[in-house]
This record gives sequence, structure tokens and C-alpha cells, in this order.
Amino acid sequence: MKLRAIRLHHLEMPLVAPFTTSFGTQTVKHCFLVEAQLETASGELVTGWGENVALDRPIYSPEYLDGAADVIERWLAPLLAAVDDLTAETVAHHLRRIVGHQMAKASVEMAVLDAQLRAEGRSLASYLGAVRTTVPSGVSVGIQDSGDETVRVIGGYIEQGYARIKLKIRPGADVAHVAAVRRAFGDDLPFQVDANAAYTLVDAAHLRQLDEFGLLLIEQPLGEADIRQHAELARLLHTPICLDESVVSAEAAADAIALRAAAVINIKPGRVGGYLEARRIHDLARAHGIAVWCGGMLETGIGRAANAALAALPGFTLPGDISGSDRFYAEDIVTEPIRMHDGVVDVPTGAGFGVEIDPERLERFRTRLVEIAL
Ligand code: NPG
Repeated sequence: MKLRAIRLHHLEMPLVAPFTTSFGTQTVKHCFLVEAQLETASGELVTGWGENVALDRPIYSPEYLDGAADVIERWLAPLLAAVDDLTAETVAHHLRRIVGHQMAKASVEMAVLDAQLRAEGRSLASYLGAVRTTVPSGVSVGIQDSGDETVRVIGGYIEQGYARIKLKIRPGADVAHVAAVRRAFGDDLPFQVDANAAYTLVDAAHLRQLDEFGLLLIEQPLGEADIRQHAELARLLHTPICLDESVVSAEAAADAIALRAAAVINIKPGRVGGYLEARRIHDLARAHGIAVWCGGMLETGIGRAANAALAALPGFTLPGDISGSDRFYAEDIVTEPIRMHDGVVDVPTGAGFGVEIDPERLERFRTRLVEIAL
């Protein structure tokens, strides 16, 4: 295929409720969608959509939205526009000289992949090797002001039928909140916590208090670069350690596995450079007997649909952060947003990511449209 056009649709979508993590509170989702137009070998024009999951500031990872848009415009788009036989499988190869910027690369690769699969009439789930038609739906719950409030909010999600609860924690809002949840809902609730790198190894004795609550896992207690320190922490805790921020590539996953720093890996396609690298990490982890699950970055209907397809691969043995769209948005930008029912979401079956943009909503949530000159 030949890349003919790229447009970046910058969006601002209000969240149904503020979402607080150890690094801050979000009330609005800022992101951009990548719309790529490609010409196939037979001269047909196909359009694909990708989603950039960077935050508006570099507080989760080094990337941020305006930086990602800039690197796409100045570096990634020109490199890909020069290729005559572009395929989704070769995008990462053509971009290999640009260091880092996984989220920017992922969003562009996504758009090319969606277009390619649409041209072939094939779904992402079938392309990736999915083995399920539904995936269990977990929900990520932000930090609340008290244990009581945490119990109230989680109670609402349990009532809706979510298959697993993940609670954000940070120093000062951890052991007491977890204890309150276990007291209220018992030991059988599938329950895990996510620290988003808020602790250091010095907190090991404090974190050991979480061991008595039978959590599925504790996610990313230490910093992104602290793979070796996570291995030390793993020797001090019974609760399995799951890595998120630290796993920026298949190579990082290999290091984490070899060092025994992670018993579980959260795979986020944006964080690792795309769905193809995400599948490689899945394959690597599976070969080592390491469980994986699909993380979320408050995706719109585009990324949420693609994540549901990824989570249908055989190694995704734990429920992921793929909640119904209505957990974050009153209105989504696709015509048929992902819905949670009976604790699961359906894996899309249509060509590409299997979802269609709602043009009216896209325009309403759009703050800026940038056409990149190729
Ligand atoms: O369901 O999409 C979702 C949100 C899941 O908690 C979630 N994501 O650290 O995993 C995380 C967190 C996150 C969200 C991180 C946005 C960075 C940005």
C-alpha cells in the first residue's frame, strides 16, 4: 500500500466522573485519532483509524499528546510516505531509527493496520489469532477520599456485573481502602491494586501489609526503570507483582521475566509501540508461563474495540481493563460503543477494528484537525 494522507483529529471528551490515580485527576480525556488514507496495489483507496493514548502531559510515561503529534508530523509520517509497499507489519521496521515514541508509533501503525484489514475484509481478532468471542470485563476504580467511599463506588460496579475490580492506590490511600473493600465484599471478589509507580523499595514492609488480603496482584508499585528493584520486592511480598509502565517493549518484557521481576504483565498496545509488539509480548509471556492481561488508557471506541480483540488471544488469562464505554463516556465517537453485559464484552467481528466513526460526534468532540502534508 502507499500512504496518501494522514489527518490528526484532536479530541476532548468529558468523563462521566473524575478519575484519580497516584499521578493526578482527570476530568476530561484529551487524545487524538489518526486517520490514514492508503492506496492499495489495485488502486483502491482505504481509510484506517488509530488512537493515540498519550496523556496531555508526561506524567505516566515520557510521551505527551502534543509531542506525539509533533513526532508523527515531522518524523514518522514522512518516513512512511516514502515507502511504496507499506504494510502494517513493516511500519515498525521503517520507523526503527526514531528512538522511543512508542505511543506515537502505535497510533500510526494502528491506522495502517485498520486500513489493511478493511481492504482484506478481515477482523483484527482473526488477524491476531483470537480464540474467544467474548472477554471478561474488569473495571479500574480511581482513588477515593475514604474507605467508605471506595466501598460505595466499587459496590456500584459489582452491581453492574464487572468480572474484576482494580483499585488505584498511593501512599495514604492503600491498606485501609483495600481492607474496607475486603470487609464489605469478602475474599472471593477478584480484586487487584495499581500503584502507578507511587512507591520505592523502602516501602516494602508497608506493602507487605497487602499480603493478607489475597489480591490477584499489585501493579507497578515502583518506578518505570526499576525492573531489578521490582525483582527484589517480589522476593519480599507474597502478592504477585504485575508490571505496566516498565514494560515498554518485548525486550523489556524479556528482562522482567528473566529477572523474575514480574509474575504477571499488563499489556497496553500504546505503551509498547502497537498491536504487533503487544502480540509478541503475549507470545513471549505465554512461552514462559507468565499470565498477561490487557490494560486500558481510557480509550475511545476505536482503541477499546481493538483491545477487546487483543484480549481474546489465548494467553490473556486474567480479566483486563476493558470496561464498557459508559464507564468513562456518556457519548463515544463510534456508532456502536463497546458494552459490558454479563461480566463480558463482545469481541468485534467486523473488518478492521470493526467499529465505525460517528461523524457528528467526532466533529462535536474535535478541538483541532491537522492535515499532515506528505
Ligand atoms: O479502563 O481504560 C481504562 C483505565 C484503566 O486504570 C487504567 N489505566 O495505569 O493502567 C493505568 C491507567 C492509566 C490510565 C494510565 C490513563 C495512564 C493513563
